[in-house]
Amino acid sequence: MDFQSELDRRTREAEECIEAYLPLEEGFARTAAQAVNYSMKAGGKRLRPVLMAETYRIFGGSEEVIRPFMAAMEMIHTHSLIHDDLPALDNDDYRRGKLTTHKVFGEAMGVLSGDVLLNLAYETMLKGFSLTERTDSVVRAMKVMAEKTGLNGMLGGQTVDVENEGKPIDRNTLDFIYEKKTSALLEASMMTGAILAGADDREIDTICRAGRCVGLAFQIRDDILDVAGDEKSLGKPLHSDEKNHKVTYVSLLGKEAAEEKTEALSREAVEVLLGLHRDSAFLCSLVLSLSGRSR
Ligand code: GRG
Repeated sequence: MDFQSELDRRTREAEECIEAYLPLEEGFARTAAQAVNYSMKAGGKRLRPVLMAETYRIFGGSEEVIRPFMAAMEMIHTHSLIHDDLPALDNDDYRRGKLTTHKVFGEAMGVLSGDVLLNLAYETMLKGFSLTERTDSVVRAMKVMAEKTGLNGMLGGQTVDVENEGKPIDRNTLDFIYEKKTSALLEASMMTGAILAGADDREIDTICRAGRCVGLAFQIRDDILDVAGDEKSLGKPLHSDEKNHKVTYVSLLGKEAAEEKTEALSREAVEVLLGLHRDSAFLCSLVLSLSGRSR
């Protein structure tokens, strides 16, 4: 099977898994469940659960325990997108080719459905305890998911990002923001796969390093697509960074240097992964494909 068909197959598997953990739209609070399902089913790439499942596989994982973690990661990611689009943050009208959650359900429901998703992620991960005998690895994976999402991870990065809007930041500050707001969730996705499969500390460390490079490359590609992508494939308007007065790799180094940096980081991630001496062929192809992605 060629790479794209294989990726499509794994994306469909991730979709099915996510769907299984979504809330029922019933009862007095059903509007929040409807807003959650609207955003979760709006059609993201499902990159994080696909990376998680594949890292789990290369370390020999074969239990159902990975499934709630895949869904939980997509919930955390989607929560961050709903909140990032709110008027208090980026104030965006479109995401994943559809109106943003607050545009459809109102601002209060945008806040609440994001909160519901973040909480639901932990409710979902807890289901992992009944799906494996290695419960210590469930605890360890949940710890990584919590830390990489919080103040020392995604939310910390987003804080520094928001505080520096309109300010001339240097490369170190930008790297800090990208490592936290974007790489942290990619690191957590891959580390969780490795932890649940029983990888040792050295291997988990290696996966974290690979995830960091993948995340940085992914965010720099995001900067490039924001100035030179296609609105239809992206599913959102271009020039969001300019609108929000954000310094990016493109504004700091120029588009060509940003492209070179993305490719170099992707190659570095592949070298790190090859050092594991596992069957990482699909994972390496996926990482390399991201530096030329159009959505
Ligand atoms: C809690 C108020 C509050 C806000 C949180 C943390 C946060 C806001 C936002 C996260 C920051 C963020 C949006 C980082 C960008 C990461 C990124 C490039 C996301 C897009 O990921 P894709 O391309 O999206 O994988 P799809 O739609 O394909 O899932």
